[in-house]
Amino acid sequence: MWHLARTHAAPLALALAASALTTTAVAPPSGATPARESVTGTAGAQLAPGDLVWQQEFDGPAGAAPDYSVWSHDLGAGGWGNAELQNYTDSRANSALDGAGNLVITARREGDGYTSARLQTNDKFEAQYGRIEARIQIPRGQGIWPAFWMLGGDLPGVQWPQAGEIDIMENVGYEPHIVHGTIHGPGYSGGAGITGQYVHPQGWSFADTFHTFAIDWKPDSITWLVDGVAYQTIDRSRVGGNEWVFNKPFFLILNLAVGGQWPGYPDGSTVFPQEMKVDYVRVYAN
Ligand SMILES: [Ca+2]
Repeated sequence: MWHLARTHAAPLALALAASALTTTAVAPPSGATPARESVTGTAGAQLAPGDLVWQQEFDGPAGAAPDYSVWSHDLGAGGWGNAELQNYTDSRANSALDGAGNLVITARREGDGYTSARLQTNDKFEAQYGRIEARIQIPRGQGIWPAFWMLGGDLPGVQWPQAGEIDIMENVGYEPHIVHGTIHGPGYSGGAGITGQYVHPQGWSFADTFHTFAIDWKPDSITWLVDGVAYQTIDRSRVGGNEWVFNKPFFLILNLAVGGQWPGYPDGSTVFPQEMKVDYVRVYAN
């Protein structure tokens, strides 16, 4: 069961790195993580964040690119370590503003394959601590796998999983009413990731409308929230004798995968295109 962190004394540190565009991160959100905690909505406390300290609101004309001073594309196919099917592109057919305040990542069936997009902020924006929140309407369908997550900013000099991974929100299409929050690190990666899940309070699909997905991140402790409701805290004690690798800057990732070991693969019921709509990504002090 989740519990609340007891300290509010955590400092907020933000690192804004200004180096060239890179597309080096390759560690995917690792699937097949058995759920160890499950909370159905309304169980948690409402936690109010502090001051807004960074934001991406995705305002702009329809068809525009995301702000490349903040975001970079990860490109290509090859399965991304999880036998995924999509080829990530930088085409506006796969990622663009919609003119209504959202960044839309679109997975398309093209010929025998699929295209989609993965955007990340490595070497452009990194956060350390705070509430990291996105408001997202996820896509739906068998084999569809949207994620909002983070990787350690010391990639690629330090390799995954030593660099650390914080999955703020993952959903696999065969569980439309469930989202997952997970950490991966040395000794607890892949199927051994430390994880929990949140069940929609009415049992509805998270794809039906927008929801907020967040972490409250402090030294030695991370709490996951959906729509402001805390459902899981993982603190340093949970990694046992392994190393806690989350007291350092991480960068952000938004992606929409098609197929993989965890979600399985599209079938005759899966409709394309599928859209992951991101209203905003915000960082608040906590
Ligand atoms: Ca917006």
